[in-house]
Amino acid sequence: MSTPMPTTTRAALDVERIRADFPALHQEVHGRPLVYLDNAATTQKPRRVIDAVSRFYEYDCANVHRGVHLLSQRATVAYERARTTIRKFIGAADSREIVFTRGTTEAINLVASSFVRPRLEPGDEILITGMEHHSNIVPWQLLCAATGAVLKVVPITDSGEIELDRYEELLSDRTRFVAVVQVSNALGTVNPVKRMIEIAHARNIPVLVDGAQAVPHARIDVRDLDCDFYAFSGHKIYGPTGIGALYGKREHLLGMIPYQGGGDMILSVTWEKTSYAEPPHRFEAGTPNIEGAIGLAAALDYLDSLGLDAVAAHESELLETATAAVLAIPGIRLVGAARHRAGALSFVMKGVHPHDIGTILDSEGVAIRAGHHCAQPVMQRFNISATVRASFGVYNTIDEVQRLVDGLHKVKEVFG
Ligand code: C6P
Repeated sequence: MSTPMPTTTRAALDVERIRADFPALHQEVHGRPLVYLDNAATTQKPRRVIDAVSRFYEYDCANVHRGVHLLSQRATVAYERARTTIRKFIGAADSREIVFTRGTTEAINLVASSFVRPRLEPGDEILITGMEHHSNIVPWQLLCAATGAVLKVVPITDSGEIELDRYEELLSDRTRFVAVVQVSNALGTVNPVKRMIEIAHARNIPVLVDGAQAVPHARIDVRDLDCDFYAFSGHKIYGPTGIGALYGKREHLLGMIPYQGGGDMILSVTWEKTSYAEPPHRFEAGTPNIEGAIGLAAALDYLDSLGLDAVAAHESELLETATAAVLAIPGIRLVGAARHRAGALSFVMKGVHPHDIGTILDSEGVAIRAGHHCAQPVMQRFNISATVRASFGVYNTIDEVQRLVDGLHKVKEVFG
């Protein structure tokens, strides 16, 4: 039997009204009303975002920073206004500290190429943690292969927390950079990034925070964190795919070499010499994802209008309720039981492959992710190949948690 669950959440959010804003939620899959619990992979989009993108195409569609005509001016204003919205949303001081990227992956690669690479000598070290997404592993491995630098990894405990003592020990006089995930996509662990940044800064080591799974669930203030760089993706925070942002301290961005060459990132070009635009445009070569930036700003405005504290309270109640209910099912084991978790619940069921669980849940209308979650070293750490991950968004309900639990009971029936 499943654990009795409350029928409503405590938080001051009108979730039914919020659900009405998301057209994709109101459909059936395999004859059952959709329960979308794959928000860590990507979120559904509210009408406001869809409308903002459509409006751009219907009325303002033009290239930015290039045209004297009205449509181009309107597109430029909307694109640069989106930058300001992002600045405010993450608490940055200056819009010139916000670089539009394709997402978290590109933001990290940009920092690796333009900030870290020129600072590396053979034998220098880059420190990451044992719970990074591949996006915060592979760019550093590529960099180490190209420069002779060494990648060091902070181990994690059995409950999926960072070993903070080992972190301090691993910071050496050869450490040139730290890159750390704020919320693990595979475990849901919330890392003490503010403390980690303080510790690194005491040794003059700059820090990048991968905020892909953090921004949707909590108010982020990059100035309070004092991080040097902060990366996130639009599509995980109710915005479009193919757009994200890199925050970088102005003094760092000013000293960085371009990431890619092309239009819009230059001041002047002759056969002999090119001089580059100031940041952030220096890092935005080519026609950008204009509608993506506009859609992302609409998403952030939408989330702000709901109140991030209420959103966070609602989601943590969903996570707590789901954790208790799923753990009450015999044979289920949590992967990652950190004291502070956000967004996602990862687990395995004895004798059943996560992909089979995913398939049965799908037939019940419940969308979760089963796999390694692009965090294979995390799976290796726990000696498993995959987990089932249910991840929550602002529009999820306790009834949907119940549908997940019912689906898991069905899995148990099928597999005996
Ligand atoms: N995680 C997941 O299902 P992109 O693909 O660039 O938008 O985000 C990459 C990324 C970086 N860091 C973390 C912590 C992430 O979770 C992700 C994306 C998705 O968990 C897709 S693999």
